[in-house]
Amino acid sequence: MLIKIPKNWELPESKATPENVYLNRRTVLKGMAGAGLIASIGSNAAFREAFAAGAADPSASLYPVPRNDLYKVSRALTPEKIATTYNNFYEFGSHKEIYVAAQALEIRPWTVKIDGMVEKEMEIDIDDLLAKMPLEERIYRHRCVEGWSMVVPWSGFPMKELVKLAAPTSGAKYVVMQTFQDKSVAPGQRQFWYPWPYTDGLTIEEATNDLTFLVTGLYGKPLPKQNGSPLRLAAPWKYGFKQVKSIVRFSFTDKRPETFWETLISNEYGFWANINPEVPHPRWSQAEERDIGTGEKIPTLLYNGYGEYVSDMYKDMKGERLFM
Ligand SMILES: Nc1nc2c(c(=O)[nH]1)N[C@H]1C(S)=C(S)[C@@H](COP(=O)(O)O)O[C@H]1N2
Ligand SMILES: [Mo]
Repeated sequence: MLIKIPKNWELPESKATPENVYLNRRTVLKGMAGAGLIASIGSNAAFREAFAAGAADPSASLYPVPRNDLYKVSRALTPEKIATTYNNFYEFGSHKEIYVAAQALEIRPWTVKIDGMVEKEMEIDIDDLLAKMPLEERIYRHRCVEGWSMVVPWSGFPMKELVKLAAPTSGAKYVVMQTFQDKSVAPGQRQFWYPWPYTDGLTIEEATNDLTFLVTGLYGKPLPKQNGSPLRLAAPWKYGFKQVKSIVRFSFTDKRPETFWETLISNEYGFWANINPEVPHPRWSQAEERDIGTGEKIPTLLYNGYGEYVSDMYKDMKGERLFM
């Protein structure tokens, strides 16, 4: 197959160039193999199909969970249908319409491994974990490094509860989160030039910050597969690529991890990835963002508006690339 624009993998921003959008659309259309499917993309039929699986989720009876009103956003909520059909999940393709393909992911049984610098390594079944954790709903902003954003009600639990359960040893400084790996369900993982499995990490201080949330639900229901079921991160002061989806492993370590995106393109995507409108991406400005619900362009805020919670963690870090 002739690939006219080989740098597709360098562009998590599918809107970075019109050519790239064109390439992605063409690839999607080819993969669809028939006008029937093409016509149904974004239609109610495809949407219902994508959600039939969600209805069967064994955790469905846990939702909705009580809302924690400490975490509110003045912008309007993004419509559910948009937040669940416009996604980034490279395991299922490097375009936004992965929500049908993602239904191939089997989310039960699902085991989460906790290992590395912890008192006792463990494996825990997702439903046992859900039963142990204090579930609540929080409305958070989400800002992708590509320049789009949304506001959604996540359900989940504070990550510090998981850190408590893990009991890291005193030398542990970072926690690395890893996505599932299975080429038979995730066609993107057959693309060998990506450093699979997807990983990213936080310092222990970041992981135990009040804002840091492990997400298990969305809009008062179990988390859809395309949004990273059954467990994904929401650290809303950092760009979207830090928000690891479909996590199978938390590893505690004393070494700063090399993450998926840093390994691919280290001069564009770093470890910290804190949101800052004044620090442009090497190929585009970060001053504004497009709300995927309203289509409006709005100014991006330092730390995505969460500075009061997080800026202290960075005040003595000189010489770090905190904002990419
Ligand atoms: N495993 C995995 N996690 C991932 C990604 C991915 O490609 N694979 N994309 C990230 C990016 S770039 C963004 S913006 C968010 C998108 O989350 P959403 O689809 O729920 O909006 O997921 C993040 N988590
Ligand atoms: Mo992103």
